[in-house]
Amino acid sequence: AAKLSPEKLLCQLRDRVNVTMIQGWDGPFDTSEWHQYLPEKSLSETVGRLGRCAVVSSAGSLKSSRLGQEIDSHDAILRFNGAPVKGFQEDVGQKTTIRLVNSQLVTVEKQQFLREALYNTGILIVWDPAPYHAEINEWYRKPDYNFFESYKLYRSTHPEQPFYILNPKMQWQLWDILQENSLEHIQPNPPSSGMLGIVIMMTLCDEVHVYEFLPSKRQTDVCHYYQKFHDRACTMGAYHPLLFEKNLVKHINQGTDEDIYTHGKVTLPGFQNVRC
Ligand code: NCC
Repeated sequence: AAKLSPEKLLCQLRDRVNVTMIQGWDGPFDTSEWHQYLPEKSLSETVGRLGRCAVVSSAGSLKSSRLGQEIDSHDAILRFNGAPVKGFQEDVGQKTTIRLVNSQLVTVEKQQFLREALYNTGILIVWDPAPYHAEINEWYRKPDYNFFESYKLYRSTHPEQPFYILNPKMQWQLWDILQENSLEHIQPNPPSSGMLGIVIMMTLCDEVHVYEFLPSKRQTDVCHYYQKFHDRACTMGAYHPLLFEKNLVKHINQGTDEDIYTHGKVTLPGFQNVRC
């Protein structure tokens, strides 16, 4: 398993990872009931063409980073799960364009998800781990977390807020590329929200800056910038193949090592700007 050059790897990501949202014509969603719930416009129609984008990981190393202004200078900003901005603007900025949430949050933390104002800003995207290369029908019958009822409830109470379901095909297309470019066997679990969010933004934006996915000099065992909880697995991975994701992102980084060390910052091209 020889590693591809950064250029070839970018081409593989561009050509083999199909970033789409579930739409009304996708198998089990092709019902009049689902048509009431799924957004009419595609994600790219909703966001338009984006220039400079930021992906903000939830890592504890964002604490005291004072990266807020720099992050807010982007045209669009993606955040994850329950990561707050209120009270943390200095370090993580205050704008949210897209929030990518996992199906566990939407299901297990349903009450908070339906109630907390933090979810009402920007565009929501939910994803759920699917069986390896499963068809949409199989996944629909057996999602990892059955978030569909919660999704419908949220859509009914916030009909104006765009809320998409990520097509689960993407996770394993991306996982295959991670595996092919690693020397070791990777656990057969889908990539983290962080890695999925990075690739989503590469499809929508001209340029993507990722903050504290590759840890800076502020690297810490504190899991999140917004909690006191300690666990090394948050940065290195346990369920998700985080270490392999981070190696891959390091390999395609177009910024400097200095940027990683001081800002935890990686620079990636949008797929429109990748020549194969
Ligand atoms: O922690 P989580 O991730 O919400 O973080 C979002 C993304 O930020 C990157 N990250 C986070 C912490 C850290 N120290 N280093 C990092 O690089 C990762 O890329 C991560 O994906 C998830 O991926 O969805 C995850 O979600 C949580 C949890 O479900 C949600 O926060 C909702 O409460 C998972 N934690 C648990 O299940 C306990 C986590 O494993 C993965």
